[in-house]
Amino acid sequence: MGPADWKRTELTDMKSATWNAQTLGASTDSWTIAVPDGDLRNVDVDTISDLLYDGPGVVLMTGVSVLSEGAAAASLVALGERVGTPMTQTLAGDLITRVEARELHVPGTIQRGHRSNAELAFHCDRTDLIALLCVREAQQGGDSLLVSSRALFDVLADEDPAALGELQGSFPQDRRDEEGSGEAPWFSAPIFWTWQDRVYCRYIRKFIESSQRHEDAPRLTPEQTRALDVFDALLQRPELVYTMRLAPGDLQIIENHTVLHSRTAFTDTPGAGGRLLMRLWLSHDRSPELPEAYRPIYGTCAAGAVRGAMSARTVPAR
Ligand SMILES: O=C(O)CCC(=O)C(=O)O
Ligand SMILES: [Fe+2]
Repeated sequence: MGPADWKRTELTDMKSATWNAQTLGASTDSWTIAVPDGDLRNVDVDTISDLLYDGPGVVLMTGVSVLSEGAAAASLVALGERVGTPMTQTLAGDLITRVEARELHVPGTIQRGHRSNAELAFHCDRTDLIALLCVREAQQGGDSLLVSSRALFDVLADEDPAALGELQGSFPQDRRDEEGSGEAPWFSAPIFWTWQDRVYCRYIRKFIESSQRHEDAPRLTPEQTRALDVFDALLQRPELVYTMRLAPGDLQIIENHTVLHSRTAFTDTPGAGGRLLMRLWLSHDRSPELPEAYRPIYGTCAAGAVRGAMSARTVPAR
């Protein structure tokens, strides 16, 4: 089997993540690649980059061999090295993070979401591309939700331009005690921005709210809080949110500046291996320029830079 056997058809009207749930759902074939022989070495990486940067901003590969966790992790990193630059996700330099329920979820406490079985609200990671390879699925739940930032922007422009204007302004964001010495524990940056006629978005509401624990951070205004509520209400609209369940052997790659993602809560089968995704973060030379305001967490905002993850401060690239 070769590239010609892929399920992918031509992209039509999904340029630059302009899709909503219906258009993405109606043309699943156009962003799904059946991986020949389950071997990621058979995947053409230019097709993946085109889908991520000129298409819907999301690509799904199916049938990836995950029989051996070690081999699956190695083949994921190897694909990442062909697509872009794998980035370290921990101070220890790990390239792969296991997303699984390792800790009991304690409501109201600060926990890393990827270690629990709790629902994750819509958010962005700290990287250019996110690759999630499903090794095992949950007994119940654990759906993946996707939304296009362009679709959110367009609906807001239509329905609530005042809220959109607020969201293009500066919001204080918590650095969650990850700042270097001498750096501020918060920074201010916009939620929406445009670059070369495209719309980009970075949103993690809980970090905006927890910025308020720092006395010198600007207070959120009533207009800003209203705009955040309007934005969150859009993230509940079924016509905007595409929902899917990753099955074992499914590999999803998301362009993190144009597509927001979330996950529903899940239950694992008692006694069996629980839901497990392997997460890889990548930089890519086609990534967009980011607002300078994001330098504290991305390290560099230039288009196509190697950045994000834990690279900004401490960990040298491999
Ligand atoms: O569990 C999932 O489906 C997604 C997890 C996630 O968003 C993350 O690890 O950043
Ligand atoms: Fe995430």
